[in-house]
Amino acid sequence: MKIPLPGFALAISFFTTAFALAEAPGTYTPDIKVPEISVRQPGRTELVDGFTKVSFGEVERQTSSETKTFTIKNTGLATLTGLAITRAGANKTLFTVSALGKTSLAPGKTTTFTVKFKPVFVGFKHAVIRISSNDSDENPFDIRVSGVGVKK
Ligand SMILES: [Ca+2]
Repeated sequence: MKIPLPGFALAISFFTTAFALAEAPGTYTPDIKVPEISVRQPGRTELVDGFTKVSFGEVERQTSSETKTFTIKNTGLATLTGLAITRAGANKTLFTVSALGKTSLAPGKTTTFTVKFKPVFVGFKHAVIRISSNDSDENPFDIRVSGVGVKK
């Protein structure tokens, strides 16, 4: 195609390029708003899903440990929904989990829950606290918990 005027060609080229940059799929990261779960204990760094271990230490059997508080925060840009907590593992019943304050969090909002360990027998016990939600890559979010039952 023959372009009659250099200025016109430049303008066409500019608009074509701008259009391509705005529309071409896969050439840029789209601004999709997603929820993002973040879990931490007061005064501590963020927990890593499935990796961070939380120990209740030595606890006399038939006695409740100290209560540990966990805060869930939605650090994403969409609502974090479907929050629920379950326990997994052979010793899961030794770890008591409180109800969640909220099951849905708007961006920036938080809710908390607590966990206690009460060993029946002596020995090392562990379980997984499992937080389900609509987070895209940490569902469920697993917290590895443990404690050691000792004699009174
Ligand atoms: Ca995530």
